[in-house]
Amino acid sequence: MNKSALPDPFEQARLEKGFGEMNDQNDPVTMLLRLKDVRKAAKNWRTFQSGGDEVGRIVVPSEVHIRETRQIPFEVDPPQHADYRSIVEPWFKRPLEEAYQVKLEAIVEKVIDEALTKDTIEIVEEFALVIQSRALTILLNTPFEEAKTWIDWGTHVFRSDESALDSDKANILYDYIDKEIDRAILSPADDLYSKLLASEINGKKLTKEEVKGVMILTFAGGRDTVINTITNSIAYFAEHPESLERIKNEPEITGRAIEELIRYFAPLTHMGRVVTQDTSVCEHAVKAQSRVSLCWASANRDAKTFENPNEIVIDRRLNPHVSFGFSTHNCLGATHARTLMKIILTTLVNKVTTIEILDHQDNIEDLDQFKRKVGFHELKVKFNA
Ligand code: EMZ
Repeated sequence: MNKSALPDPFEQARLEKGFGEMNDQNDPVTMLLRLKDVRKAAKNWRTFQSGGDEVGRIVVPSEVHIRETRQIPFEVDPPQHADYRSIVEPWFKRPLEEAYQVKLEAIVEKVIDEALTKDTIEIVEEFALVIQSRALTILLNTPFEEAKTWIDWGTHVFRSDESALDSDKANILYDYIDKEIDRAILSPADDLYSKLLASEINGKKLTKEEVKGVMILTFAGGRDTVINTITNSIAYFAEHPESLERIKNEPEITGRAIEELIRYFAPLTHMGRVVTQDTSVCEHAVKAQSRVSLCWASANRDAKTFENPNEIVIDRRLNPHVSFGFSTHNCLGATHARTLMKIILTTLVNKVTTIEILDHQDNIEDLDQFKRKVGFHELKVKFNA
């Protein structure tokens, strides 16, 4: 009954000293593990920077060797951050529109209906990746057929079976985006590329490189995160049919259930910052130009704020989790992710009674001294109507 559990590897370090240390490609990271410290550092963008000269360095594992394009708005600090954010924000709020949700519903229903006809379905590749990619065509407002190409890329745009940072694979994404930008320049459509190309900051059009930066973030940031959330949810409901039943009988708890699943799964373990001046975290000195990370996954299990942090309390009320980040750089795709989850849960409770796990292979993230389960490489299940 615990295949769906994601144990908290940070507890001891969080309680004893409040920080952890990891080596990442010889560029060490001091990980902030307590909710209070994570929030404080997230707000303090002057000392804990997202921008800086080295593109890709705030991501852990660092992407400096596989990426030259700055992801926007995520690798930009205030005040410029706000200019970019105000351009993309309305577009990324479209999931609140009825027409958007109707399209998402059709996508989710089709995949669940198909799953119900099969004796076994592998959730990561045949379910979560398919839903994520097809749903992304709605977010970008591009033709549905594009999803086929994205599904072929697999669960992560930078990670392959051979390497966690595969530059050949990354180049496939970059080339694809370059072509799409050129296409949108030649024949503008009602899609995100065209929208960005037409946008201006202080009377100046965004450059191709800036548009590419937003697009890389849109493809990379919402991919394995969404796939892990969907897959972990299926594993959880397989082991907790009573929760599925409850959401069916009390649909008003759906929103809380989603927040709680996302708190517990913390699909993005942490995000880095570059320290701009000598400072200290938890009485531990950190030097200018070194890296810290804001460990959302650990902060979400901080017992100072969350009662029974290692349990999924499906109708948890007080839930100030940081799975979508915190402060300036809160997740741009959060509205899309939450809407998608609401539709998946609602469709599941209407169509599926029980889910059986037939086979599984855990996906364990290697954070040097910490090993964290983030989801599954493979999860074979059977859906019962
Ligand atoms: C970056 C990151 C953003 C990074 C919100 O998360 O997600 C990671 O999966 C990517 O590798 O480049 O987009």
